[in-house]
Order: sequence, then C-alpha cells, then structure tokens
Amino acid sequence: MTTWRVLLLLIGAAPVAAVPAEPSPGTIRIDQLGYETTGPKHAIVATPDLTPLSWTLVDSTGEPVATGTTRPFGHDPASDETIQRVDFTGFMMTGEGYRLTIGRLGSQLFSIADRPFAAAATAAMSFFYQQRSGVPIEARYVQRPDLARAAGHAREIVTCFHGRDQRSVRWPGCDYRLDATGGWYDAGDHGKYVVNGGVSAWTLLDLHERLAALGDADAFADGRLALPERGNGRDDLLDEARVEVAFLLAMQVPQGRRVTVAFSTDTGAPAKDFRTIDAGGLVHTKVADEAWTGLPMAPAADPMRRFLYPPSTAATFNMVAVAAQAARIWRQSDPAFADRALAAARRGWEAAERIPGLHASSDFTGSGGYGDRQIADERFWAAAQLFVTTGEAPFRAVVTAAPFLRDGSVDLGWGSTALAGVLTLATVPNGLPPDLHAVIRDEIVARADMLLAERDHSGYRLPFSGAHYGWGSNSTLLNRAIVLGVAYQITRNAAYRDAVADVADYVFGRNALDRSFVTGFGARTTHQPHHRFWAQAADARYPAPPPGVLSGGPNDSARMDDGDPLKGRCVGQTCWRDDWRAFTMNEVAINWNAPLVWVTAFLDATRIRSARAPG
Ligand code: 9MR
Repeated sequence: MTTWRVLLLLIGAAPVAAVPAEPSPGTIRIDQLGYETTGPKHAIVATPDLTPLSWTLVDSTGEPVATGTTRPFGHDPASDETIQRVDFTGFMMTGEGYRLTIGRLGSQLFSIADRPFAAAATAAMSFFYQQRSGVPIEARYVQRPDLARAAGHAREIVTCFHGRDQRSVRWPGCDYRLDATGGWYDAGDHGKYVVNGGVSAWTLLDLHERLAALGDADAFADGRLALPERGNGRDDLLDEARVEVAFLLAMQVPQGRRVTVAFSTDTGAPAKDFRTIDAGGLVHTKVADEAWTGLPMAPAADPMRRFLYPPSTAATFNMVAVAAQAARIWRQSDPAFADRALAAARRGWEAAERIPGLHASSDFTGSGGYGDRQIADERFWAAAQLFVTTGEAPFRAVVTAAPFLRDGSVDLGWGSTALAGVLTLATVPNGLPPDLHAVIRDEIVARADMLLAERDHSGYRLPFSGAHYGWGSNSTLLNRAIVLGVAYQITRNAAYRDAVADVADYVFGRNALDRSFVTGFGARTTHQPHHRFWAQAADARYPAPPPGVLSGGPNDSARMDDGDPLKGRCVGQTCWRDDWRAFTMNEVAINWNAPLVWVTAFLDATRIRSARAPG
C-alpha cells in the first residue's frame, strides 16, 4: 500500500473540478433514496439526551401529515452518538419532498414511492458494464456522454510475470501466453483479479438464481439494461455476469503447461521454495500492471506492461465455483457454453486437489494482494457448486464433511466464501437428503435471527452491532443483508425483509454522516470515489462517476493511520471522507457493487404488489 501512497503524492497538479453544492449534514437521518409506500420507515435521530421528542412529517408544501414521539435507544458505540428512533411506517402516502422535523431541526428531503429501489438496481448494474475491460464503453449505453471511453487493454495477451518482485526475489516467468482480454476491472485500479472476480460473479448469478422464486424472473429480462447485448434474447443480468465468467475461464492454465511457482509466500518473508510444476488446470490469480499507475488514468492510456501473476489454489477454486454455477445456469440457453464451463470447473477441481497449498504472493507491486491462506472455505464453495450442478458423490462428500453447513458465520467476502456454498445449497434444488436440506435451511434462518438480534443492539438498526468498521464495510453490511434476504426467501417472514431494508436505508443515507454512499442517489451523496477514470475531482478533464456506484464506506483503520486527517478523530461509522485520495474508504469495487445490486433488486422483487397488478 505504501506504493499507492507515493503515487498519490506525485499527482495533483491537474485542474480540479469544484465539488457540487449540497445541503449541510443534519442530525435526523433518513434513507435519502426514499421509502417504499408500504414498507418500513425508520429514521434515526442523534440527540443530546434521551428525553422523548415530538416529531412531525411535513409534505412538500410544508403541511404536517403525521406526528409522533421518538423512542430513546441509548448510546451507540459505532457512531459515538446518543440515539433516538422514529418509526413512521404507518404513513403510506406516495409523494416527493417530505421532510421529518423535530422542533427546528429537519431531515434531508425524501420521497415515498412504490418502487424506490428499482432505479438504484439498474444503475448499480451499469457499474459493471462501465468496468468492462477490452471493449469500448459506448455513449449510448451510459448515463452521460462523458462516461464513454475507448476500450482499455483491448488485446490482453499476456505472459507470466518475470523479473524481481518488491522484495527483489526473481520470478522466472512461463513459456506461454493467455488471451485474458475482457472481464471487469476490479475497482479504482485496472487489475483484473480471479479472487474477487469469483465472489462478485457468484453474487450476480446467485441473484439470478433467486429472482424467479422471489416472483420477479423478468427483473433483468433482455432489454431491461443498457448493454451492447440488448436484443440478443437473453437475460441482461446474465449477459453482464458472463463477461466475468468468460474472463475466469480464460485465466486457466492450459493442460500440460509447466510453471515455476513459489510454495512459500508468507506475507512476512520473501517468496521461496520455488518449484516447477505441472500447472495445467490451475488458474492464474490476476492480470495486472507491473507497477501502480497514477490517478487519473483512462484504461486505454495505461502505459504499464501487464502480466499474468502466478496461479494459486484459491484462484482456482474461485473459477471452479463460478464455472460450475454457470454450467447449470446456461445449461438450457447455451449448452455449448455450459459444457465448456463445466469441463473447466472439473479440470480446475482436479488441479486444485492435486496442488492444495499454492498461495498467492502479495509481493508484486502494481496491484492488490487478495492473499488468503485459509482456503478450506473456497474448496467447500467450489464443491458445493459442483455438487448442485452435477449431483456427483465425491463433491457431496466434500460438502457434507466440511464444518461450514453449521458453523453459524454470517459474513461473506472475497476471502470468506463458505456462505456462497451454503446459500446455494439451501435454495437451489440439489440432491442432498431432505433432512440435511432442512438442517441447512434452519441454519440460515438461525443466522438471520442472530443478525436480527444484532440489529436490536445497533443504534442505526444494522445487522451488525460492533463498533469496528473495516475496509469495504458497506459490503460487509450488504452481504449480511443477503443472508437476511435468503432467510426471507425460505420463511416469507417479513421481519427478515425489513432488516434488508434497514441495510439499504443505511447505505443510502441513514447513517452518522447523513451521507448516501451511492453516487447519484440522495440529497447528500458521494461525489469523488477513488477511481482512475471517474476522476473529475482530481482532474476536470475526466468524468464524474456515474450514478449507482457504491463507496467502500467507513474504515476505521484511519484512526491509526499517520497520513490520514481523520487520525484520532473518528470512530467506526464516522471514519470516512468523500475524497478521491481516500482509497481505503472511498474506493469502489466489483465485490461491493454486486451485493448492492443483489439487495436493491431483492427489495424491488419482493415489494408488495397492489391487488390490481397482474401476477
Ligand atoms: O477489498 C480489499 C480489502 O478487503 C483489503 O483489506 C484491501 C487491502 O489488501 O484490499 C482491498 O481490495 C483492493 C484490491 O486489493 C485492489 N483493487 C482495489 C480493491 C478495493 O480497495
């Protein structure tokens, strides 16, 4: 990370655009995206004490339309605030320009609408199109003409990194090249990573696998998204996800190829124990620049050499899991693609089982590490996807022998993927015996109940009662919302859906900073994420971000960081700045926008439909 910092210091002479004017922060926090007409409506008020207060909801003409009294909560360690709560769920009149008031204090303006989340889900999907590598981003598919750009890394035909890493260890390279053109850029950088691409693609594909059960199979039917594939007769969510599935497949080492890899890649010591192995079937960890580029930087202007970085067991399991999932999803609509994906998954599985302890090195500069030494969860995830797709006994044996079906964990992320197996096993038809199937479903409901209990102890009604907010904290919350959403799918108990809405409310502004973390949605939104192309805040010649992009969110490691202006001045939920340099708090990433899509599309799919509406 030090290298990033150096680069960020070197830039800064370019013309800088003014940040748009916005209202000042207030102490009555609401979902700035708006509330559903028939959905839960909660606001949070930071107060000096716990005396109950009278609140009034006023409409756009200033008329009071509802009144009530706040409910004291107490001190909230995550924000270091004293909190009271407002519940105006009973108010169900659609409209714009509402404001919640307490005495002279007022919230930001908000709306009440039947489908507030629909537009956010569409915009959050557009993020993936605009992160595509290898193709031009065309003006007709994006929200503003200035978001169009030339194809980045249009012919990504790459060989293995050769040369010295940042600890001066020499890596020999390999004797082949792969065509790794395409896929999504990971984040604000131009790396394309298999670890992280995997969980991101799984999340979108998982949403697809649930939409029919949630009553909205056509949510992303052909033509719903603005994509070059529009009109091809296929689901647009699948068209977008396939971009990444294809990339994951392309990163697989061809049969019989030998590669020199390091088996000892401890983060604390130089890579050692180099051996030349038959690497056929393994998957390269990433393709990325050999050194960090500065910001701004259009992908097409990237001057760096790019390489494949060594294969790893974790990357291989990521590809296997998603390719196996893809094989069942495309089985009917594109059997040839399904066959290709399943064959790749099987080859990957065999290779990862043959070479179980090959870990990624974090010693290459120019890209993120995504190093993960605990890969039993990746193996379980891959086996679960293979089992659901094929029903074969060896995969079942791995799934049932692993501890993950019952381990109670509630977090899903790029380095902890067990839940991505559990959630699939619970709801996608498969050959587990009915009693075990029931155990898995009960287990998910039990995890969701734990999250509800956490919410009751969280000032901001979050399914997370801790005070420590880590890198990408918004995605941690959204991934917990996915567990709640699946519990709703299993039980149809509205309490779980309400808790999903609570997370959306937080992300769209009901938080201690009175800030929507999604660009373009909210009265006080995020304007300058850390991104090499959407870099207008750093250089006026570059575009501002499109709407629908999620900031990583509060990251309290800033408390300790000498270089950070927030050092010593923030707690958990307040450790965030809308600053393009703040890459630990305000970057964007595919594994963060994917659960934003999941949650907003879930809420839209499960909306209460009016009695008159067909279906
Ligand atoms: O999301 C990743 C986070 O969990 C890690 O703590 C952090 C530091 O290793 O890296 C994050 O991922 C970044 C990746 O390494 C490179 N592309 C940008 C990602 C988001 O910041």
